[in-house]
Amino acid sequence: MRGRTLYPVLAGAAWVVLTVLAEAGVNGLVAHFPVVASSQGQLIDDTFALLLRVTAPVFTFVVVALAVSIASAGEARRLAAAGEVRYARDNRFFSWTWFAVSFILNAYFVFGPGVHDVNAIVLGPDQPRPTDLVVQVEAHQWGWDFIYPSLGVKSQTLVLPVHREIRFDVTSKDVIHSFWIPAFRMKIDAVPGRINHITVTTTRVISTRDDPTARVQCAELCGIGHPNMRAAVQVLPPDAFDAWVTQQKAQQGP
Ligand SMILES: [Cu+2]
Repeated sequence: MRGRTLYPVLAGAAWVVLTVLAEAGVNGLVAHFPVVASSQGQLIDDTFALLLRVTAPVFTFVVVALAVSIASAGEARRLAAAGEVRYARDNRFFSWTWFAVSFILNAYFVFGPGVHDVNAIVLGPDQPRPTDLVVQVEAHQWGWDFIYPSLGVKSQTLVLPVHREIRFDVTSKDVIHSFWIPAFRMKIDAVPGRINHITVTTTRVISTRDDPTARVQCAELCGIGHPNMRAAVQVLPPDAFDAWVTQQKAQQGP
């Protein structure tokens, strides 16, 4: 009898304590996310953090329920033997609370603003649209070429202006590769004979020299050179970017 009255209190207390610990863990994790340098990446990070925060109490609830089930197995057997077994599903308050909480959580994830915006990125138009700058990305075994059609420049380093919306037109000269810049949290396949589009808005000045996540990395196994299929990335203030373009033009000729 003592166990029967104590279990809900102990279980509730354990749930609260574990949830507080889990939320602290989530906060620690979020604080150590790698540097993010695009508005789309920030949205993805915020949504990921939100999902972690909301699912932490669900996870701890399941852990506590499992522990209670294991700990009360003996008592449940005794109740069953005495013909006094009671099921949670017969408890209307429990059933309706469970239904309401699940319904609200699911509705929030479908219609919640942050999650909804991420869907807009993922399901966004596959068609190219005007942006501040277009960069053609050509992947090959095992390297990258970046062509700036409006500027008449070609480079093996990806140099971009900050606070600009940039569209990448991505293709491959041989096998399937994947164009990935971890600091932008954006990735798209580079497929021969096809041009894939991805749009990124840069939000901070970064350089591969200062941060290893500021790099182009192939993310599709493409042969022996795949792990080293990288390119340096530099996001520059607009005037420094213009100076880089002028310098490249002088080097590459008309
Ligand atoms: Cu690869």
